Amino acid sequence: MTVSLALGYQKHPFLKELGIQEMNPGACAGPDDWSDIKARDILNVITPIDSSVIAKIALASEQDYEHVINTAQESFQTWRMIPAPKRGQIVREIADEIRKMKEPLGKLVTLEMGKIIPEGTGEVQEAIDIADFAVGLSRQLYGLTMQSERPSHRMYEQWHPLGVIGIVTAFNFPMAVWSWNSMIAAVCGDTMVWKPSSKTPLCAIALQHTVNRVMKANGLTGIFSLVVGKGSVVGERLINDKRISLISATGSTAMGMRVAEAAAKRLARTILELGGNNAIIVAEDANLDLAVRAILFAAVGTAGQRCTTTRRIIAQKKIIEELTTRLVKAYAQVRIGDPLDPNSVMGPLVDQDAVDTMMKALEALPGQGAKITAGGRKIDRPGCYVTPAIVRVPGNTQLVCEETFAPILYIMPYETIDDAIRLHNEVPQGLSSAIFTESLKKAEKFLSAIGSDCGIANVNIGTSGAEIGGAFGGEKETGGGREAGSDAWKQYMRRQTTTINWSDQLPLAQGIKFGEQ
Ligand code: UN1
Repeated sequence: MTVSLALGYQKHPFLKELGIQEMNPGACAGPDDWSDIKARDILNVITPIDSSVIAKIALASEQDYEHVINTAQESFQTWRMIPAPKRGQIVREIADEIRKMKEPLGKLVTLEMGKIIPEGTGEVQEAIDIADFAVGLSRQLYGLTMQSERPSHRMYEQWHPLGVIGIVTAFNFPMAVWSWNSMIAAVCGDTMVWKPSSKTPLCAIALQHTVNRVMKANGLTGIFSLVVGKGSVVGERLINDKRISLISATGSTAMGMRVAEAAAKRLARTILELGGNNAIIVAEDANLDLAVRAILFAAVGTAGQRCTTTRRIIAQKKIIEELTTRLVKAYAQVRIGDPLDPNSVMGPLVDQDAVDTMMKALEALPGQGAKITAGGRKIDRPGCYVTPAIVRVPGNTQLVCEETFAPILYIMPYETIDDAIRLHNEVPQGLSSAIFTESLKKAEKFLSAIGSDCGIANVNIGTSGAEIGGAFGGEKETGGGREAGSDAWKQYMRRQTTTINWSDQLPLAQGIKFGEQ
């Protein structure tokens, strides 16, 4: 199964460097095992930069899927018995290989989904960072020991590999989120099957090639697999497949609910990283210079297409006018254009559908007491370009409560910090949050049990751009999952509680005497 590479090949020579050749597989199970092309559905890969077709991908069939899962299962039998620090060495080599390819990989992210180059390479850096983190982790993966109530007994817990893991990723972080999951799961001893977004298959193919070089050099196959295919063919199979122990899925809340339902039916594990509706509270005592810069990056960065994008500003009445004026001014200076051009600060949205969704949301606003204060227009040029919008709203109207995956920033007023926290928590999602204040009391209240209800809560930092060292994810309709750092690794392993009796007696727990005089 292959892609026949179209127009982009001559125009973007780095594609060749990444192994995206004229004939490329759409699914694979190992280094020399890319499926061959024969009568398969074809997917056009379109760059949002100018809406041209840059490649054609032959999509995976049901048979390809079966082949990949079987190989992943077989490979698990050997991979799980390789000592974790040795698995870590291989992940270290993968990190080195990605490091070498950082620039072309970053450019490919830009080409395929439209984020600017510094963000594209930043994303590759995030993939490298988590791999480095996983290498250290491979010498840890600690369990606890407990005090047994029985004499001469030892009790402890140990962590074992889980099995084959399904990783479903979204277009907006087409490399980093795969890396969060697969680098950690790899040191944990699992094997991985990746279903990337159909909007970013080239990013997945390029990363798979990068990993394959390392695996081939180590004589390994089937640890990391890729299946590029339709949701109806591959996605549905993956979430319903009894052979998959854990599904880690990133995307919309609607998609996550489908995954959760299918996984629950077979009692499989899930890690869900779904919609956000992230807000920043700006208090009257905030450092506004800092706040404006942070809001600009968090709301306009990645053209408003991060899960962590700031979608709401909850500003104290005394400073809301000044803050809005400064933001409108800052927005006017955002250079929108070809994301491959180093002068651009904002690239296009991912596709025409995303542009239409944004326009529809803005058209629906009047009548909800909203006023578009800046931007919110399509730009008349090839590609999917818009101007980011600022919208004044009275509170959390129905539209504000929905996540529109586009650069629309709602600004609403508040009176007291308790009002602000109530407004903050009123939406169904709970991913990331922030407060800008110089007041210790306000900051601490925001971080307390009666404060932000999100998985991430920041002070004097925007909502996006989290480091990999922390656990990443959120509550409520965000799905409850945690990925990346801290102890997120535990979800990729199974815990075993073990008790060893090294005495000649058989004392029972809870002091039970059974059949004794
Ligand atoms: C996502 O949008 O799905 O915190 C991930 C951030 C990035 C990851 C975002 N480190 O914005």
